[in-house]
Amino acid sequence: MSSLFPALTAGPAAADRPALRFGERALTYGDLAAAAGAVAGDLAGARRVAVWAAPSLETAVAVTAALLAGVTVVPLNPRSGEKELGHILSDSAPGLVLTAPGTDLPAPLAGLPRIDVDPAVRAPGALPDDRDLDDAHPALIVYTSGTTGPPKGAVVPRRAIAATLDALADAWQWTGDDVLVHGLPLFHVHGLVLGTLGPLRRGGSVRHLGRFTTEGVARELNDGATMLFGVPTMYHRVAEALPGAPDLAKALAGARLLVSGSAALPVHDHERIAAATGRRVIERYGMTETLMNTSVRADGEARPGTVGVPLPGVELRLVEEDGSPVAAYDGETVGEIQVRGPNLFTEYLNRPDATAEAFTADGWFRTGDMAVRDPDGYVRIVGRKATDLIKSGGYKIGAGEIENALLEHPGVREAAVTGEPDADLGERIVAWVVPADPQSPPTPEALADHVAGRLAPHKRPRVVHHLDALPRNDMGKIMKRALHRG
Ligand code: MCA
Ligand code: AMP
Repeated sequence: MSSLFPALTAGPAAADRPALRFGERALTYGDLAAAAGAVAGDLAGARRVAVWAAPSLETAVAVTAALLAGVTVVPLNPRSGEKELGHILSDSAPGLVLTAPGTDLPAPLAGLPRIDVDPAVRAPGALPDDRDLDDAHPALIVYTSGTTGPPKGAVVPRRAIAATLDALADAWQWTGDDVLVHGLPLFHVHGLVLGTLGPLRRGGSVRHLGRFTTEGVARELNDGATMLFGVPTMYHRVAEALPGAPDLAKALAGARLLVSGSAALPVHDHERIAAATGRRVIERYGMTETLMNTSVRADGEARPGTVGVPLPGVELRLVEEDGSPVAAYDGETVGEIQVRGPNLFTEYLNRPDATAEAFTADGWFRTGDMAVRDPDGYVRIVGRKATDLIKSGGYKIGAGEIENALLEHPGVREAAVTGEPDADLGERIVAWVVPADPQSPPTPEALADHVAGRLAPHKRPRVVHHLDALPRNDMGKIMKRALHRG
């Protein structure tokens, strides 16, 4: 297969072009090739490594180096709590951890050999040649939540990264002249694959905001950036800020492409942004397991509320409960989305049961997303099969994982977790708790801190209700539908 990053391996041709900028620090393609070459030298003999995926230049250099060296990367959320981190490390068993110099790594990582990635250390000419690597070679293992149990590691092959980024280039007319701005985390597909590897594959550049702010978006788009990627919560915050921020309206109006994904962008936010800027946000639809499946095309009609059409190379169908294809693409008949193509992951690490369940006998991946399709092919997502998956701030969060964490709190006897609509986050996590001692129930803050500390801050409950008992059916199963605001 060809190189994942032709502009990096091309030598002097692109050496002076900007590649990465994080705050005040930036690297050209020449700098990045030399910095990644130095890291790759330290990776000799490694098969799989963890990367402490803070939103930093070091993370981008570490991942680039490992991918070119054929070393599989497990990106870690630097805010992961000990339980989550412990699970990911024991499941993926990385041989090393790569991080920025000076990072204070938590206890579960203490036993791992560590490589400090210093982008200022350069080894010109030492960049490995990745062209001989197999296209099925595992590039990334990205952890993603299911309805129950701890997160599963989706093994993403090189082929999927190349296929998805090239399909997006076609759909979005994305070239090396584009300058992307975003403030997404680097331990998920959106910010890492699309938002970091994407510009590098095109030979263009990315400016990372460090943390998302509407001011940062306005500044960068008014200073030469051409594209913005974000989750709906970010576009919601943009829509909220627009009435009082003429510079933000000007910035968005001048952008080449505004792309939202990871969850549905409400039509109200689409319309507020269009009214204030004259520009339409386009949506694309993907998953950790499939990378990108569909998108509104840059040259297509931006129909709010749809995720566009299948990307080149992606087969997509809607199926009934029994697995038969839906009778009609009439904009009304709902079916589960199944996809097939080079963009798919290969397996869940160490989980042959879950992998087998996820695919049909003829290789279609069951997404669990429910949709209708317009006669002209546009896909409109209408819901999700599993009510126990919550999308909050664009993060997928399994109810079971939070319930298990809550049950480990001494003040909790029983717990159930649901998602409820939230204008900012899309959905917010709600915990329904039967306290061990009804006279002194744990406070909402204590439970939020408990979950944030064990799993991750974005998994913390935002609302806690105390109950005397959870509603159960005759079989003893919790009836989540009977839980609503008390
Ligand atoms: C508050 N905080 C706490 C606690 N309470 N920390 C610990 N314990 C507590 N009890 C902290 C938070 O850590 C954070 O810290 C700050 O308070 C605010 O947190 P929060 O309100 O939760 O979030 P936010 O900062 O307002 O974040 C909104 C966000 C974020 C920026 C939109 O949700 C986000 O980055 N979402 C992106 C998700 C994403 O990339 N998903 C892609 C996966 P501090 O202020 O210090 O940070 S989906 C995917 O990849 C597929 C393929 C796809 O289709 O894209
Ligand atoms: P994740 O597993 O975290 O990668 O999240 C994947 C899920 O995000 C998908 O299965 C969808 O439910 C959801 N998703 C991603 N993009 C969109 C979108 N544009 N509209 C609606 N849902 C989306």
